[in-house]
Amino acid sequence: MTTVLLIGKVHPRVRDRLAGHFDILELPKADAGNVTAEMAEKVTGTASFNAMPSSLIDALPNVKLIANFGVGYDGVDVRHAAAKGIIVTNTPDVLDEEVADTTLGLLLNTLRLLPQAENWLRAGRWAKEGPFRLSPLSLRGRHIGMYGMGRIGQQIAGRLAAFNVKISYHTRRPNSDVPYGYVGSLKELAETVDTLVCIVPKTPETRQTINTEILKALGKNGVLINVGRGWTVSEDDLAKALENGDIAGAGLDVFEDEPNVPEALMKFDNVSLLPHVASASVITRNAMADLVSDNLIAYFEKGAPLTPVPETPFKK
Ligand code: NAP
Ligand code: 8YV
Repeated sequence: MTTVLLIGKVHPRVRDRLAGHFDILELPKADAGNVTAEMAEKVTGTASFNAMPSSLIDALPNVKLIANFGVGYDGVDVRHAAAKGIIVTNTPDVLDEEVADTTLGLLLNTLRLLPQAENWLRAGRWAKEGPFRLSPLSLRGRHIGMYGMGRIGQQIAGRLAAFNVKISYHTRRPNSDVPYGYVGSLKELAETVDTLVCIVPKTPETRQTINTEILKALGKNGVLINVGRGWTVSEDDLAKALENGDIAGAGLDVFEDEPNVPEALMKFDNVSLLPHVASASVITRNAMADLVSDNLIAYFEKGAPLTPVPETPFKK
């Protein structure tokens, strides 16, 4: 029987679903040092939570499929997997709408100070002190620049269009399927718009691309929203831009060193911070868990995975 290794804190639905199909072994942390001789010999598939370093891949010499929980798979050494002929799968599509919904919520929270307004009410300040202050910022009249226009970016843009705002985007290549204006560089996008929404993957090319230069280009009325990866934003530069009033606000769901959030970002009232919850509803996490399981079942029982990543295309 095929043996699948569950690595880290795996969604309980994955464990339950796979138990009916495979022998299951568990590794509490993605640490090659804890791989047993039994795991090294028997494991041919893994289910993991965006953590699969080359050392762990090497410690499992018979592994054929790495099923990642999450559409982003930056924690999997995918080049190493590809070089060894191992397929990596992720969980695209099933979380697009949830992440897009959350992005709109984060954007509105940032602009309209809705969490602060609710805190005002809950603290009894409405009754004692009167109405909450007017928000200096609004979505009205904004021009949104999407940095990333993939599966999730398109869902975010579709929702924004319904809010009657202008939308432009930057990606490496223009996408002829979308009706928004393409801008050839991130700098030019930041100069053109007043609100930047980041939904690009963590890759060597996207490292700290949101920096002082881009934030200054976004301008004093500028708002930055990041739901992609913390890696894309220089948090030091962002804190400085907020301190200096170079931009007007920011909303972040993701951070460079999660779950640690820089103290420097905590003090700003014009910053909305979420603990990486964009896909974190029961319904969407269940769908992601099912896709992890379905990839393993499809590969080992039917011969082909459902959603291999582009770096490890499946060839029969
Ligand atoms: P996707 O469909 O692959 O889209 C990625 C987009 O980024 C594409 O438009 C791509 O266009 C663009 N892009 C990639 N590299 C770029 C670069 N160097 N410069 C400019 N644009 C670049 O991915 P997705 O499913 O939308 O997911 C995007 C990312 O969101 C994931 O990788 C993950 O890190 C993050 N995410 C976060 C959460 C959360 O909970 N906060 C949830 C889900 C996903 P080109 O290829 O044309 O450049
Ligand atoms: C998850 C995400 O929280 O899918 C992604 O890339 O960032 C989120 O949906 C995370 O991946 C769980 O590992």
